[in-house]
Parts: sequence; structure tokens; C-alpha cells
Amino acid sequence: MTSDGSPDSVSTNETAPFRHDPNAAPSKNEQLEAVRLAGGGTQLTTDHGLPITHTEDSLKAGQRGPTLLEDFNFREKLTHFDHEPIPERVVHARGTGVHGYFEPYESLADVSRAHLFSGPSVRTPVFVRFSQVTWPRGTADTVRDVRGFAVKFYTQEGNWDLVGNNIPVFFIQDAIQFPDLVHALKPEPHNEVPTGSTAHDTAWDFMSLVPESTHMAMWVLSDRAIPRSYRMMEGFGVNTYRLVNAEGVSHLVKFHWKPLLGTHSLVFDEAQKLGGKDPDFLRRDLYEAIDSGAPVEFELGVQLVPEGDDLKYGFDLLDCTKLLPEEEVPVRPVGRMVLDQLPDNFFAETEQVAFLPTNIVPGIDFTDDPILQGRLYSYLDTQLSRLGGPNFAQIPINRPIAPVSNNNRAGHPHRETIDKGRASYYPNSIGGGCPVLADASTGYVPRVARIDGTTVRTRSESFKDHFSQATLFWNSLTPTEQDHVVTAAHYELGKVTPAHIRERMVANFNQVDHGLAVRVAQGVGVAPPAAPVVENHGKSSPALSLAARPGAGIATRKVAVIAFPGFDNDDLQKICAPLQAQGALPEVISTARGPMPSSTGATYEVIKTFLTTGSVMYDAVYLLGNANGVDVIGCPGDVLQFVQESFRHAKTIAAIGTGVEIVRRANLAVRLVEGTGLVSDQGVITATAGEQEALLEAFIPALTTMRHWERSVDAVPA
Ligand code: HDE
Repeated sequence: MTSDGSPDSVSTNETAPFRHDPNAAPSKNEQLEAVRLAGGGTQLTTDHGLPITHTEDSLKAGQRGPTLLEDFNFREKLTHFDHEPIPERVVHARGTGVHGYFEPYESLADVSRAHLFSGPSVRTPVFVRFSQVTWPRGTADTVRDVRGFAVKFYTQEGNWDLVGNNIPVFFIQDAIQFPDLVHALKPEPHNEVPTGSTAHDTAWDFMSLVPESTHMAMWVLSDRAIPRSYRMMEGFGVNTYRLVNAEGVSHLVKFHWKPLLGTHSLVFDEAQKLGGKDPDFLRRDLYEAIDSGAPVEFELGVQLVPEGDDLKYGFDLLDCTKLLPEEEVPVRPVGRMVLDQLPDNFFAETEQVAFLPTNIVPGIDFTDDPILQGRLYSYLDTQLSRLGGPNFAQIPINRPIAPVSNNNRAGHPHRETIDKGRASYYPNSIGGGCPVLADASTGYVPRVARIDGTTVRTRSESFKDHFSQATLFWNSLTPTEQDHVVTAAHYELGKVTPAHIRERMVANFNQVDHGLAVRVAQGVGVAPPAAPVVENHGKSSPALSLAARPGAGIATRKVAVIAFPGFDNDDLQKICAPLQAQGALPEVISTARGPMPSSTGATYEVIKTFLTTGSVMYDAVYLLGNANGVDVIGCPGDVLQFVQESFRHAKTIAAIGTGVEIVRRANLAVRLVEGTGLVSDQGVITATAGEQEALLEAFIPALTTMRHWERSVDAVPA
């Protein structure tokens, strides 16, 4: 047998027309490809390779005459342009992708025969696409939404796509409701308003009528739906899958991704402002991190449940509106994923990548989870209209590294592979029986399951508890996180017109927790419910709070270093170098771009200004001292807003020398340094000139903390 699957010698080939002889000289196609690969490629040409000498004027009949049809270059350029857009994804349209690799810590052979888990020496390339769910491609990155977390593993046994989200549960229990859910969440059909927000009537009409969505609604109202960075959010497989070992023993499994940098979120006001200041905030953050060589790393973990224990935990593991608390079944660490390379071209890679939950490898299998079952149909189907036809697996980003050999042929719009030989069917003898079937030790063997039942269109009794895990989530949040859920509900429901929808949602929240329902009701014009429907069960799962995984250190935290002409150069040097040494990213911000003189006369080349940035783009702010005193600066509104907003968003603020005067003028409700020394109050750290080292010692732990929730936002002056 030859490597391309053709037989070495087949008697019928003697008389076959156009037979492929593997030992023959390269075919014309192969020769052409070799010439193409050897070509240079810097000269401007048409799509057909004709060198072009002029591309700024079309061919016209006279200086001021009409354009001639004969100008094929003009027509080719315009025609190609006219056909550039392809349909965006019906959900998850806005996203961003990067390359990397996955390495297991150790063999997982006890539970899965998948080669990619067979041991630490196996490094599998991956492509990851993070996305938003609901809104069009042009929406701002930071709107409140679930985030997609889709990973394509290019394994030796074919592609495995783990297509998950950053929230471990889902809105609905049966995939047949997915179109209803998405229609309700998306902009309303009569006017396509609003973009980038579920704060509208149809979204909450649907959710209020579908009580099983309450748990997911709570997650979407929480800070999980406004991540600080794709690098700082968890990922979840959501659906229950199976792992199967070489002996055929299977376990139910929930997949988890844990970010090395810990879990952090934006503040909602910040997220909304970022929509204007930097709509590409999350993709820029990811690109900049990878570009600068910063670690972008996630740990893959699994929760394993022996086959048959799917009802053991008080809910049905096939119901993806429920999660399996980590305190009940710990997450077993499996390996690490490092994202370290940007795509060369957004369209070719990120837009054309096609994830399919049906892409699994031997050792991983499905369950009867009705959402997963629906997904097994939908993804292939959607690629056909999005990418134009059945050959999308040949697009470079989708191509497996494992060899592909089958009898699929032709297809619209294009087939890249030049298939050889006469036999494009199975079984065959003309092609020597090729491609032959894999044996059970290397190929995929579907799970053996006994399926026995009468056809029904009902929901399993085991799916019918819609609220107790929503209560579990609520109980697990810190008081600040709970406040944020309530405020988000005030915002979302506050924009809903019909009172009966707001009332139904409050009634649903009353099934979660009476206190929650009363607090929500108070902000949305609904009479608070008089009494609880059920008593809060009091259980919690601490792992569900973002506070459970703060991460360590200050790597990639962005610090705005505010300076004006005459700034203290010594301050600048003494702050930037130690921060950079620990991986933080200080950036000088001033009033104008260009060279800025320091106190010593040396100049600093300013790139970022108050106009081109905003406090919302940074994790902390540091105000340098100035030889000219603060009055020369004049304390423009921009800088005061920068400081006040940072305070409002619970960020670390540090100031030294005359910088302290700016903080004083910002009128924050904290104690500031008076006379000499250092004062640190609620994440606002101030020091007199020359105290850089003491200031840094307080600044770095404060920056590690990320947010200072002990502050009262109301303390910000009106
Ligand atoms: Fe998807 N989903 N989905 N989904 N989904 C798509 O496929 C669908 C669900 C998820 O970056 C679509 O290629 C159905 C759950 C991600 O390209 C589509 C149901 C989870 C992505 C589709 C669900 C996801 C998609 C649209 C059953 C978390 C983006 C474009 C209710 C586990 C992948 C596409 C990327 C994309 C269908 C529910 C995750 C239409 C029918 C639950 C991350 O096929």
C-alpha cells in the first residue's frame, strides 16, 4: 500500500484509463504546485497571476470619459470586493482566535484511551476562539454576555473540538428551544434594537416564562458575564461527556479550564464605558499579551463520575442547567494549554474556523444530554451555509494534522484536494479496497448503550428542579458579587416595558431567595413579594465565586502612569522598572503625544494621552511628582476624571509628591498623606516625594488584590 492510499499493484489497472502510478514522475498538478511554491510573490498581479503596472486609475475612454468594460483588472478587483463578506455565525459572531498547544501532566490512560492524553511527551497544537454569544460581529467586546471558549485540538487521531462557554450551565434543557431562546435574546425583529444588551422586553419575556433559565440568568447577571480578560476567565464544557479507556470502561465527565492568572471581571459601568473608549478591549488585551510574550495559560481539569452515578448528586447530570459542585466531585488536573501565537489573518483563521462538537477522538464520547444531542446536529449544518458547502474541512485552519482518506468527492463551492484514482466508493476492488477500515484499536467505536423506551415529547422528571442550584449560586457569591447581581437586574429589568414581565422575573427570583427578590423588586417598580416561596436551603459552593481564584502576582496588570511636563524622572524610573520586572505593564499617559521634558531635562516620548485612553483601560493608576508643582498642571478635568473613575471602579491609586495634590483635588473619601510619610487607605496609597520604595511596597500587594471592594462607590462626589 502506498502513502496516498493507492494499491501497489492491481490487475484491473492494466486497462484502466487515467490510472495513477505512484512511482511515476510528478503529475502536471504536482509540478505546477512546486513552481508556485518556488515563486517570489511581491509583485502586484491579478488573481490569475498577470503582473499589473497600474492600479489607481481605471481604463477610460478619454481623460474624462466612461470606464471601459475591457478593464478586466478593474472588474476583477471590484467583483472580488463585492463578494468579500460571508454570513456571520448565527450565534457567537464576534470572537477572536489564537494558536497554542496542549500538554497533559501525566497519562490519563486509566480513564481515556485518547492519544492526546497519553503522556506528558505528547504536545497537541490547538486553535482557540473566544467569543460573545448573542451579538453581531461589530459589537463592542465588553457588553454583558456569555463568552464562548472553543478549543480545536489537532490530535494525531483527528480533530477534537471542545466547544464550551465561560459559564458552566445553560439557559434551556432541550435543543429544540434554542431558536426561541436566541430569537428572544437578540435585537428585536421590528427595529433591530438593542445591539449588545439583553436589557429588553423579548429577552426577559422568554426568560420569565422559562423557569429553568433562572439559574443561567443569575450567572449572566453576575460579573462572569463581563470578564476583565479572556485570559482571566474559566471555561466549561457545560454538557456532560464520556471518557472511555482501552478496556471500554467509561466515566461521565465535565470539562473545566482554569486560568493561570485567576478569575477577574470588569465593573459594569467600566464595561459600558469601554464600549466607547476601546470596543476591541478584549481582543486587544489578548493580542497584546501574546505579542509581549506574557503567559496565557489555562489548566484543563475533569470531574469524573462513574457510569451509572448520573443521578447520585440530587440532579440529573444530563441536565445542563445544573453544575456539579467542585466540593462534591473535585476537579482532577489533566494538563496545561498555552496560547502563544497570533493568527496571521483574522478572516482566514478566526472567521473560517469551524468548530463541531461531533469532532471527537477515540477515548471521548457523548451522552444523551438533550442539549448536546441537538448540538451534534446543528454545528455541521450551520457551517454549510456559513462556509458555503461541505468542503470547509479543507480550509487550512480546519484541516486535521491526521491524514484524511475517504470517498467524499467534489462539492460546491470548491474542492482543494485533487483526489486520485478511480475508486471513490466502499467497498471496492478497483482501488485495492482502499481506503480500508480502521480496526477497533485505532478507530472510533461508538459507545455501546442500551436504548429502550417509547417515543415521548416530555421533559424527564429528573430535570424538574429549576431553582435550588440558582440558590446555591446566589449563596456562593461574596456580598459584593451579590450587589452586582442586584444592580445588573435593576439595569436589565429596568429597561423592560411590560410590568407583568418584571413581576414574573421577581416571582422567579423569589423561588431562588426571598432577599434577592425583594432587592430586585425595589429597583424595578414591582411590589416586593411578601414572603418566601421556599426557604433558602443555605448550601453554597465556594468555588463558584470569582473570589475563589484570585491568581498570584501582578503579571500583565496595566498601570496608567500619569505625568506632565516637568515630571520627576527619578519617580518614573523607580516605579516602572520594578513593576516591569514582575510582568506588569506600566504606560505613561499625558496631555499630548510626543517628547515630554522631565525635571532633569531628559525627555520622555509620550505615546498615550488622556484623549486616546481612559481609566477604564487600566487596572491601576500612579501619579508622578512634578518639579513645577501641581498648579502648573492646572489639574485638567481629564486627570480628575481619571482618578475619580479609577476610585469608583475600585482600582488601586498611588500618588507621590505633587501627585498627591491631584488626588486631593479629586476629593475621594479616603485618608491621604499629610506632612511626611506614607498612607494607605482602601487601596489609595500616597507618599511624600522621595518615598518611592515604601510606596512600591504597598502598591504591589494592592495591585495584586486588583479591586478594593471595601470602598463605597457612593463616596465619589457628585
Ligand atoms: Fe452553540 N452553536 N449551540 N453552544 N456554540 C454555535 O455553530 C447550538 C451551546 C458554542 O467560536 C453555532 O459554528 C445549539 C452550548 C460556542 O466558532 C451553532 C445549541 C454551548 C460556539 C450553535 C447550542 C455552546 C457555538 C453557530 C443547543 C456551551 C462558537 C456558529 C441549545 C457548551 C464556536 C457555529 C466558534 C456556536 C448551535 C448551545 C457553545 C448555530 C443548537 C450549551 C463556543 O451551530
